[in-house]
Amino acid sequence: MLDLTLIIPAKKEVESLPIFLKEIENYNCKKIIVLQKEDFETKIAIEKIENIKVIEQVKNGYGNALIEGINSVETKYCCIINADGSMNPKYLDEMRKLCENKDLIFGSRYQKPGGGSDDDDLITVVGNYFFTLIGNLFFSLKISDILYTYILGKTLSFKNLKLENSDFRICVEIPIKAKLQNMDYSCLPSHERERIGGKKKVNPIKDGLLILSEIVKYFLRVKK
Ligand SMILES: Nc1nc2c(ncn2[C@@H]2O[C@H](COP(=O)(O)OP(=O)(O)OP(=O)(O)O)[C@@H](O)[C@H]2O)c(=O)[nH]1
Ligand SMILES: [Mg+2]
Repeated sequence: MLDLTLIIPAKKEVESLPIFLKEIENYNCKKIIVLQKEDFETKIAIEKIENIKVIEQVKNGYGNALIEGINSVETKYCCIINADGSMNPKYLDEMRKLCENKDLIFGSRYQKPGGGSDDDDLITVVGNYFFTLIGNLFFSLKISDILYTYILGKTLSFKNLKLENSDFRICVEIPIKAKLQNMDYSCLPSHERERIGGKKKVNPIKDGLLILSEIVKYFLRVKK
């Protein structure tokens, strides 16, 4: 997996990130951690870990962390994988192989057999189902999990998306733009684990509304 770079967005992940990095220490790929300049605690927690590259994001937000991460990748493939340990790295090998003939591979918690989540609560199950449904209805995405954002792809394909969202809206921007650009993608069932520790950064109401506005924005644009 020398041609793969993991892009690991991390915001105040002192409890999770060192444990997750330990888990993937023998994965033979590049690892870029994208964090905030002022996140000294996380930086200190990982300063002794070898074979990782840490970049400080210039602009704030989860979306900017991904955009800046993607822009610093130098390998043919890259994969967005969270710092909280919820995305199981055991799928990377298969995602990487599947991606040889594709632009992007989306990890899916809701595709059977194999998909599942130990991290969902009622709100996130309903939200994920709803957003996936309208994404499929509005854009015929044909994906089974629009919000997971455990995505491995060709770096060039990610760059061609010309991503713009600074926040969690980027989660839907990726699959919608991939579809609008006629990219070739598919899903792979993936079992989500609980986050290792620390607090979640997503606010289901605020971020849910932002994501909805993003889906509607593209829908209105396409209808014009
Ligand atoms: N660099 C960076 N990372 C971020 C930012 N916001 C969130 N993250 C990271 O993005 C990933 C996703 O955020 P989470 O809080 O796990 O969101 P979630 O998976 O919906 O919430 P849980 O289900 O509780 O894990 C985590 O690794 C966060 O640390 C940000 O502004 N900057
Ligand atoms: Mg998480």
